[in-house]
Amino acid sequence: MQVIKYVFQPHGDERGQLVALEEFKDIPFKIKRVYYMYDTAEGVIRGYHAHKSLEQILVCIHGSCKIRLDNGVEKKIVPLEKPYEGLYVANNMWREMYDFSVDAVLMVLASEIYDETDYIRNYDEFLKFTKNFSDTVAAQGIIL
Ligand code: T46
Repeated sequence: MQVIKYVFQPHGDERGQLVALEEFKDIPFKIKRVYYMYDTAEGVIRGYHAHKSLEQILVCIHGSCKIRLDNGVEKKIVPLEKPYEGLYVANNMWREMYDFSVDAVLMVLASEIYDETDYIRNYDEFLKFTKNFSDTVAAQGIIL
């Protein structure tokens, strides 16, 4: 399983750093939604689901956290600890976010608006669903 991590261009000068993200330039899809999580309690694991069609880029813009990705065949853990790095999470990919530092802010750029019917929240259902796509998932992969 390959994992795609984007390294964005920081525009730094003596005042500090600035990262700009534009759809179809820095982000490979139209950005329809942005959300972020912060104040995550110690020991909490979020996620535990996959999406049927949603694609996302996860950026830990402050602090750090870890993402566990699972395509139904393989699992990979990706640490996010740099505000200029983005993790691409394809559809049909089970995700868990954990090990949040107390100051972590995890921002997510999403290809679709919020739609609860796009979620697969049961792992066995995910395995059944993704079995039909396993060739595609393995082929599309992620590069790390
Ligand atoms: C994902 C991971 C990385 C909304 O009302 N609108 C939204 O756009 C989102 C994302 C959530 N919500 C509500 C639904 C729940 O009542 O916020 C609450 C927490 O959402 P959820 O339990 O789904 O959060 P996570 O951290 O488990 O998952 C989220 C995203 O939902 C999911 O798409 O891939 O972050």
